Amino acid sequence: MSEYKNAVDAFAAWDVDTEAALARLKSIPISMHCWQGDDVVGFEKKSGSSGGGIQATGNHPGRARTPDELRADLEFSYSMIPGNHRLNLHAMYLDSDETPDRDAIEYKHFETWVEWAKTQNIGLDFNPTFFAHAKADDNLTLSHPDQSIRDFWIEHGKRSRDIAAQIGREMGSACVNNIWVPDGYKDTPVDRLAARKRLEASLDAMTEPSHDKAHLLDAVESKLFGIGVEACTVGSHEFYLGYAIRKQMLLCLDMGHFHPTENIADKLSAVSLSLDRILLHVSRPMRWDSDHVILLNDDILAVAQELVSADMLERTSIGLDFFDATISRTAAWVIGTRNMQKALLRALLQPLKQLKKAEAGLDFTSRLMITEEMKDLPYGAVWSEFCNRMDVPNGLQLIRDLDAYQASVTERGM
Ligand code: RNT
Ligand code: ZN
Repeated sequence: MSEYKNAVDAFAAWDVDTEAALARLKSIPISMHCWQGDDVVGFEKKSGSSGGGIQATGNHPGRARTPDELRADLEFSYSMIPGNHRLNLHAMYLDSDETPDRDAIEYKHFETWVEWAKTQNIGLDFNPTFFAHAKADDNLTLSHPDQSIRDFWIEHGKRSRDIAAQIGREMGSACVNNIWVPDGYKDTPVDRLAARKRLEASLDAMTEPSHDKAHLLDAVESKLFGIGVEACTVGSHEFYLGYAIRKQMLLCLDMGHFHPTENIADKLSAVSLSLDRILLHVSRPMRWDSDHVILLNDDILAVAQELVSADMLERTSIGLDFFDATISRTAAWVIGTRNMQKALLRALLQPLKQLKKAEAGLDFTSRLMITEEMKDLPYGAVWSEFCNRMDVPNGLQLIRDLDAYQASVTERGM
């Protein structure tokens, strides 16, 4: 407690209210992605890899093989993360004895997730799955030249929206349904426009049925390139930025979906002028869209800082998107989600008024002095206090708990 008291004083000297920051942090839900728990395999009772230019690498023991195992891992992980959060489900994670193809999924196949989420007091988000399927093997789905393939995926997308809307209604909290398709070309296409027109028409057909925004929020996710689609991604940033603005959808910005030196932090305020809501896929690309577990690094801090500075927290859904199969999958979830929260906490603990004043007055020296001196403040003590109040472990105890849980799942087969 005394460490925290000292921290309160240290921040107060900069005119920063730690209690206000903690209260705000507590209210920010992070949508944790289900696919970190099983290396993006899903429960469709078929073998195969994720495909679509994404890949989980590694074979650390303990991969969740069933919905029950995944839920157990999630329950443990949420118990290590302060606050109430959300789960981001992919359509391939249905929980049913039935084996519907993607164009035949229904709400009932996901009902156990809803019942479970209610007992856990967590929210739910959803995604159609346009990869890891025979009809997506050539990395073309909604933009496929073959109408019957497009129709199959349009039906999948429609059903996913219906399911997401019903989830949102059941949960009493709008379900974000994020549309990402892998569509693209390995080598330089000659008719990019035709492919983009097909994608546009398919999206139009898929999202034509209207749903109450209180239950369903449609999002579209752009990408620069993926493995096997190096030359052209049909759903590029420009494509979806325009589409989301025209259709008043959420734009999903994934941190791994841009040129390696680009940070989405700079894009947030820019797109905020034309969009009501934004979805983030917080990730850590390493040389490519490698989806490493997020660190508390400059990239994440910059994103959090922009969300706070541009007052975008209320209209941003924060989702995570990483999958590392070389380490404990539960530890990956916990570390990554806590890092997102730590970044938000640091952003909330900035002396924003002073910084903005210095900048508006072209006093860039003061701006730099403040940001750099602030780096010495006791953020760790404020975070520890938050963990204590929210009754989750921290530091060495966290490591012991993560290790113990991992040891308990090590015996699971691959
Ligand atoms: C792929 C996208 C997409 C997926 C998930 C599994 O590059 O980032 O969001 O990672 O839908
Ligand atoms: Zn993503």
